[in-house]
Amino acid sequence: MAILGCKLHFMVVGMLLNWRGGDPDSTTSLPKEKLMARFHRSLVPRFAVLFGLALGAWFTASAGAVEETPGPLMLWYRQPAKQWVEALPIGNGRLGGMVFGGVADEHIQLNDHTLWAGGPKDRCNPQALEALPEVRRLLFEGKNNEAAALASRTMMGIPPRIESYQTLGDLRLTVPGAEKPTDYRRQLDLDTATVKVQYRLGDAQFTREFFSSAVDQVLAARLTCDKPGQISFTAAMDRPQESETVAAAPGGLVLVLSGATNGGKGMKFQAQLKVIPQGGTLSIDGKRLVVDKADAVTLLLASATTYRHKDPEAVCRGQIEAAAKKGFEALRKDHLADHQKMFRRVKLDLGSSANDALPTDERLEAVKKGADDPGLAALYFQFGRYLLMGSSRPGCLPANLQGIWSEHIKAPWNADFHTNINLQMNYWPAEACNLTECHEPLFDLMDSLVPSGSNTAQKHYGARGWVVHHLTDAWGFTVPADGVQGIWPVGAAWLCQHPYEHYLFSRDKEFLAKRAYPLMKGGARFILDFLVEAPKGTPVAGKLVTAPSHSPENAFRMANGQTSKFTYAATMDIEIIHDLFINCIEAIDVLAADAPDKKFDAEFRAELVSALKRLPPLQISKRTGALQEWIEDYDEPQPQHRHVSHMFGLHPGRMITPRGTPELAEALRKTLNRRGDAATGWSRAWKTMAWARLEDGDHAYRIFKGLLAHGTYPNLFDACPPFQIDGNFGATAAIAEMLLQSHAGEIALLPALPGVWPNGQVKGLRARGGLEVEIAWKDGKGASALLTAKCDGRHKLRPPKGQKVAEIRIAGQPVQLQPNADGTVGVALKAGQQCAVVLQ
Ligand code: FUC
Repeated sequence: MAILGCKLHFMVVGMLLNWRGGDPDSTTSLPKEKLMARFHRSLVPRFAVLFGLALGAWFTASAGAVEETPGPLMLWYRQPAKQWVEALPIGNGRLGGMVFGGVADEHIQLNDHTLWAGGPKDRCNPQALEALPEVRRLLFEGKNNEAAALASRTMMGIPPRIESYQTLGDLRLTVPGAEKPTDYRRQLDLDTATVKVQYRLGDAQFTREFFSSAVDQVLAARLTCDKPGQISFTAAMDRPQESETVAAAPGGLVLVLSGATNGGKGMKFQAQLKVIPQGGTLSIDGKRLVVDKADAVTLLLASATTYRHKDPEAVCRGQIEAAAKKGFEALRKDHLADHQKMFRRVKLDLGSSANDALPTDERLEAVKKGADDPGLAALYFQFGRYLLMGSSRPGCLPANLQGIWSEHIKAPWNADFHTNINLQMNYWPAEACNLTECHEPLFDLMDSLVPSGSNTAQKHYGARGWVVHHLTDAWGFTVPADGVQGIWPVGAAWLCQHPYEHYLFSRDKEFLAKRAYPLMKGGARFILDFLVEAPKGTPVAGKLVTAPSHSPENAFRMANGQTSKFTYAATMDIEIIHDLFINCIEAIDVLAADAPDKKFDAEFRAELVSALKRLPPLQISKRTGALQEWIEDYDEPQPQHRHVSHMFGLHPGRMITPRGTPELAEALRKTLNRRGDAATGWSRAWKTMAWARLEDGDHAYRIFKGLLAHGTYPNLFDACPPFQIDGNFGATAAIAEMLLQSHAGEIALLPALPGVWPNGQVKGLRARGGLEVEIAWKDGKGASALLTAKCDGRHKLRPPKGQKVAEIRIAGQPVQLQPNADGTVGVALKAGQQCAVVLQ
């Protein structure tokens, strides 16, 4: 007990030192006395220290005692999953599993990130280019529905649809005599990325552990019992179609599921399962493996497809053999180290409540009845980070509409990459929530879309550069799909924001030069060629407009009483293009500054500047005072439509800010109020984000609470409905945005802290400009912050509303405050320096 107490004391002090000192490397090299002296010189007021002690103990406890207490990083349940949206996800970016946790009938539904039906094909419509001028003429003359009819005949992809991402299959373990377990518990520990199932049968205590290893590329499971000879089960694998399973393979008793998509003509896939018992026996029964009376069992599962590999069988066999040789303990050790290296970068405490002790599904039920549960909000945030790590690791395909977790052969919306909000939303947390490497699969996908997107740009629009419409798949689909609403040629332009954001957060100029800028330039090149001058007689005659255009999926009513979705220059287009052009101009300036002759792409820059000046202005409706969604002030048949596309300028764009463009911000506030708070999961997440950017923390929280109550399944998956992972990622990013913002040329601390989270701290969020940020707050007010610079830079710090920056220390030394007229304080930091801020 004494030893434990002492250990806890040191851990708490360690946490505090890390908390104040930020960079653990810079503190561990100092002797303990110096560290303590540094701690006592802290500028943080005494209350914050006491508060920190309590939280330090909390963080420490959370790391130590995962099994006995629920812990702040644990999803847990008192019963097995009955439906898929109760099962718990594991994933390594590539190989996913949904663990149901049934005692007599364990079920793990499996996915491989590349398992897509369909294939590559040129789907351009040869009539599109010829029809374009006529479609435009009809649109400009207000004959929107005639234009839509013509476009639907001539401009759609051939065929105008994609095929689905698919399940890999199911692994089922049937356990004889296990019908009446007691003391059941099922949990997902986010800190170890491990699902654990525990139960008793009689006086024997059983444990199952499952994880998907990014290091060793296998899904590993371990079944143990505290009594010998108690583990017996049969293992089977199946899939709803196009596969067969055999229970023996050369070189061992392995279960092999293999098949091919597209009725056997498409991509080949394979999953292999190796069962390694300790004690007992292993045998084959038809298509199943049978374990009898083992002491413990390790299961290793690998998968591969011909999307990436010539010989899936050899890949699976190699991975399984290597993993078997390594052994479960070593697999687990490396999995933990790899996972925690990324996952532990961010810590978040939003406060606690009595509901912390409840199982996750019961906590959600309590929120439905009105409870506020700050611990659940923090858990949801960390779950979002966990999901991004599990579905988007370097080298993998990006997270699709269901991440990598999909039980279907024909998934909702094909579990595709929807580019009119959903795919982008998946990546909102990547930079701010300190998982920057998880962003990479999106850049790889973009690179892979350039050839097909250039072909479509040329054949459909006679344009240079590259285009993506409102969805894509694993096969380079870039043409319009799903009806006329799919003619939305600004998908690539929006995607181009992502590599630039990666640069803004990292200041990695090599990335900017080699990867981001070429993508952005191609995206902008297309837009420059696609824009046309609005003719005389239209409200914005002489301006450069997009035509055809949509405000994604929303309809308007014209003066003649007809409704349509098809238009020109929808507000969102203007905002996306503005964002892309400004980003390109900034990028050119950065790259020019580093060029020997200070010149870089000057002509292209001039083209962008001149086009920017000719874009139509954003307009505020005279009828409603809200931001106009279309070029004309049309009536809205569905004022509460789920898409709020014209909000792009507020987020993810930065064209509209409360201080920079107060009228537009006010108009958007009206837009959002008219739309209302309720919507699909991802829409709630976007609106939470919007209110965070409007610096209204309470409203942001209200919508997030609605998402928990009405848009979240028992396993915390977002419900569009059905399950769609974008809401998880969007809300995770929105929580970060409530605590820290960095888009408006300043680092805003606690810009939208809701009243329900009066005390807390966050560590490891990232801000644009190459900073990592910690913030502590108490009684609804910011107490202190610590900025760690990853590169040289000048920053402006904005304190929370009604507060001021009282003191700043850089590298431990007090510095003269440099207040700016706009209420911010200037600070210049060199790479590696830390800046401690006291707020008052
Ligand atoms: C857009 C949304 C739907 C759904 C789909 C995947 O079409 O309007 O709600 O999220 O994407």
